[in-house]
Order: sequence, then C-alpha cells, then structure tokens
Amino acid sequence: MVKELIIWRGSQYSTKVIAALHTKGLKPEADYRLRSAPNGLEERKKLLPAPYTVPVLRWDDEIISGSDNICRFLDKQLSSAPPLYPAASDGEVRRLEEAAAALYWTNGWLSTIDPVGMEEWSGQRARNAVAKGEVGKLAKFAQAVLPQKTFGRVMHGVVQKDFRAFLRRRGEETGSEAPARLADERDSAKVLDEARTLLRVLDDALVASPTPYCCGSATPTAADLTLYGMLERWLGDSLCPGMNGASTPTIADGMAGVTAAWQAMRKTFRPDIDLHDLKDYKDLEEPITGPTTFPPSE
Ligand SMILES: N[C@@H](CCC(=O)N[C@@H](CS)C(=O)NCC(=O)O)C(=O)O
Repeated sequence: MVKELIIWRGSQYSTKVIAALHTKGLKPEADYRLRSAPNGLEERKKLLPAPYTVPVLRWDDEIISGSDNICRFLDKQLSSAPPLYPAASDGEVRRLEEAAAALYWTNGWLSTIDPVGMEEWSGQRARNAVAKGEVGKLAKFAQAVLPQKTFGRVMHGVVQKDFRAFLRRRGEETGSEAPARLADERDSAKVLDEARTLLRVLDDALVASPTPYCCGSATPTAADLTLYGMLERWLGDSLCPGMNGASTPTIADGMAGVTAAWQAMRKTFRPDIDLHDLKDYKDLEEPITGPTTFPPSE
C-alpha cells in the first residue's frame, strides 16, 4: 500500500502537512515515505498533477494536491484521530487557515529577498550545496575565486531575482494583489510591518482561545498548522537544523497567542519530524499519473 508525500524541504505547506500527519499519529519514514519534487516548473509539470505544487499526497489509489485538501482528506480517512477541522468550529478554522495562508507572500519575501533574512534562513544551506557541487560548476568556481562577502551578494542576487519572478508569476496566476505588489517591493521595514499586521489576525484569535490552539481545540487545527509552517521559517529552522535558521526571529514579539502556539507545536512535533537526517529521502522517480482524486469532482 502506498503512503507517499511529495515535498520540498523548507516549503511552508510541506511543513504544515508533515505536522498534520503527526497530529494524526503518522511519522515520516516510519509510517510514510517522503519524496522530493524538482525545483523547475517545467520538470514538475511532467511529474506532478496540476497545479504542479507541493505537497502532494499519494494514499493507496488516492492522489491529493494542496495542504488544505490533504488536511480534509486526513480528517475523512482518519476520523478517530484528532480533527484538523473540529466539527464545532469548521467554518472559523477555515477562515483562520486562509488568514494564515495569507502570510505566505511576506513569509517568502522576508526569508528570501530581505538580505539578512535570506542569510539567516538559508545561507548555510546554500554554502553546503555549493561545496557539494549541487548547484553547478560555475557557482563552485565563483565561490573559490570571489571573497566570501561578494560571493554571498552574488548568490543572494540570483535567489532574489528568482523569487521576484516567482511572485510575479503567482500574482498573475492567482490574481492576488499581494504577490504582484511584493515582486517590486524593496523596503524590508514595510514588508515586516505588513507581515505583523497579518500575524495579528491569528494572534487575536489565539489570545481569545482557551487553549494554545485556535477555537479552543485541544490539538493543532489546520489553521494552527498553516501558521506553524510559516513560523518554522521565521522563528525555527524549517525542520532542517544545521541547514536552515530563523529568518526573522523578532516577528512575533509582543504576540502572546502566536508565541504560545508556536512553543506548544514545536514541543509536540520536534524532533519527530526533523528532516535533516532522513534515510530514505529520494527524488520522485515515477510521474504521478492521472488527476487528483480528492476532493471528488462533482
Ligand atoms: N494551496 C497550496 C499551495 C502550495 C504551494 O504554493 N506550494 C509551493 C511550495 S511552499 C510550491 O509548490 N511552489 C511552486 C510553484 O508555485 O510553482 C497548498 O496549500 O498546498
């Protein structure tokens, strides 16, 4: 029987689903296989179902794309495990899940375009990749001949350009104003402010909740898990200790609800879901053929 999750390490929605599976009692490698998808969109189109994003879950004959669909599927499939959308607060959890997903663009900006955030989030990972020859001979040569600081600036320039192009494309695809606008934004303080304003929506809901999680839930809901994916980038290490770091460690300062949820989830999930020492983590070998099966089409 196939239980396989296709991810990118460092991806916020992949982190969310790995944590959702943990909430349902399933741990990576012990209970399901993890596979990586290629970075390039054209390659992903050959291997993944539309819309060609990660995460994708294969569960026996079912194919599910998108973290929200996967969470819904897990509630249906594993209904006696803690619910990700508790019945009594389903609508509110969905609203807060969307509010947490709205953090995605500023979360990516502050950990990729912001120079300090990028260095803290993935400077070490980039240097490891170059040292291992994973990013091509030219980068290795550039690292050998350029002073460390100049090399860092060159690498950051490439990553920044890619991420701005990604924001532009996703802005066009989704019609959302935030990614299109952030693609041309240059002011880190402004983006930090915008991110904190969005984060306060979650903080208000969490402060009002009698438990550390949204809507009085005893266990993390899909909304908390979406937030967790973002916070692993800002405050944690994206599940890869020693490779990734906290891009924006002060972002939740003064937000008691977000801070308590973050601490509770970190304690619950780690180190069970650390991804730095995987034994069976490989690229996806076979294309996932056929359309997604859940939610069923009408
Ligand atoms: N709504 C989807 C969004 C997934 C998503 O945006 N995944 C990112 C990685 S975190 C991705 O695959 N980006 C590549 C692209 O958009 O081409 C979900 O909840 O899973």
